[in-house]
Amino acid sequence: MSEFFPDVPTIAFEGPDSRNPLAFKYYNPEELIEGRTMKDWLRFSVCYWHTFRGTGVDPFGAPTLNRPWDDGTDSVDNALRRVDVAFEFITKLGVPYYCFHDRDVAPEGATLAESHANFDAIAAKLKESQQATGVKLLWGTANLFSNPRFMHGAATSPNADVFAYAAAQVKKAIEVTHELGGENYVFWGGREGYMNLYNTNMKRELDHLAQFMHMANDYAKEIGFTGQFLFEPKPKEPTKHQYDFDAAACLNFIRQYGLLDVVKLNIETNHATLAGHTMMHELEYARIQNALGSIDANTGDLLLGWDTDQFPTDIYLTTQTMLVIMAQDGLGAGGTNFDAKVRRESIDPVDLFHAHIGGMDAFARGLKTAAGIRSDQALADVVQQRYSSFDEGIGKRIEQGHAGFAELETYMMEKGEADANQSGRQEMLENLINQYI
Ligand code: XLS
Ligand code: NI
Ligand code: NI
Repeated sequence: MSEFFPDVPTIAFEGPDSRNPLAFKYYNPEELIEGRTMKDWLRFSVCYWHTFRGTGVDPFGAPTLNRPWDDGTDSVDNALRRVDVAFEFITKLGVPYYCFHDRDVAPEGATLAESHANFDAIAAKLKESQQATGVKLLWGTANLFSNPRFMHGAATSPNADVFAYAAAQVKKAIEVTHELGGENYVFWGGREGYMNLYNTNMKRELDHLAQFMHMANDYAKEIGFTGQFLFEPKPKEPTKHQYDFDAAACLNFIRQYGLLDVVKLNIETNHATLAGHTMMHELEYARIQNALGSIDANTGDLLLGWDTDQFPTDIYLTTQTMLVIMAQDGLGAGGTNFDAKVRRESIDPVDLFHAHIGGMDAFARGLKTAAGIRSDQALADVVQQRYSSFDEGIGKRIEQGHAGFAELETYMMEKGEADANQSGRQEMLENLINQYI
């Protein structure tokens, strides 16, 4: 299996002293962290769209990336060859999972029937390749945003036929995800949002989106697909406002429409920052509501205002991410999907390896750093102490729901003034994190 990346060996763990750029310095899949292997904590996934369909095209310029295996056509043959490329890449990298949109793996046909047939043909090869390599499908999804029919949205389009088309496409994508043993199914609202409220009935659009997700859930049950449904927040781009703005907006939607038992969130770093949040904020907000399902690991450029989808290399970011994930004992059926692309100047196939190796090592370091902080209870003790006034006395009565306004007034009248505040110790804690890093 060395057809497409002949100069790249299987990537091995060589440790932090290695100077081999094609080796892991920190990601050691079988190393145990809190009794679980790194591989199981991180559950890495390679995304098909950026990695095997990215061309380097941007709004200002043509494709730049050298992909010698790609003949530039949207044929089934080309798509079949790409499957071999993908599985050679994923296997050499030692990543256990991959993810795709229907249209990443198979070309869209002239009719829906033709698109379904193309998808089936590629899915058969994906299945064989999964069986031959042991690589598994983390999640499938449908591309409901590239084709011009989706210009006004898919499930939120004002055109009922477009809603129906999207439903047909998602039905098929769930079937294929099921057939390939996919562990999750993702909804990212490509164009589910609006450009302008003058022409938008927001209530009807949101109602339709909820109906769509209920239909997806009904159908999944019908065919016995038990994978986790995931909703992926993103505030803007391509629309001015996406309905799945951030974790809070998604959870409000999910709760409002009775989808809490059905859907969790797939949190992406660059989407968090576009919403004006940190990744840690989004993760924590989802976690405390039992809705953190999976992550799209990437990073944005804080000086650019769009979804640059860069590979994550910042150890603070990965440490914060892993602190939250470890606080909920892992991602369950979810994983760490590199929804990230190499820069259009990184033109060689080998750059795909450098990018993923860097991301995997950054996450391995984040995992180890977070485990260190946890084992010393470094943050936990401080947080515990900070709220200790609620562990007894009046605080305990408040938390237990025993005290009301009248009792609290009497209490404060007698006491006269609140107890003195304690320092937040932010700088000390920032120093402490640096010590573990
Ligand atoms: C785009 C999204 C997309 C989803 C899958 O910004 O991140 O790639 O992850 O549709
Ligand atoms: Ni994503
Ligand atoms: Ni993104």
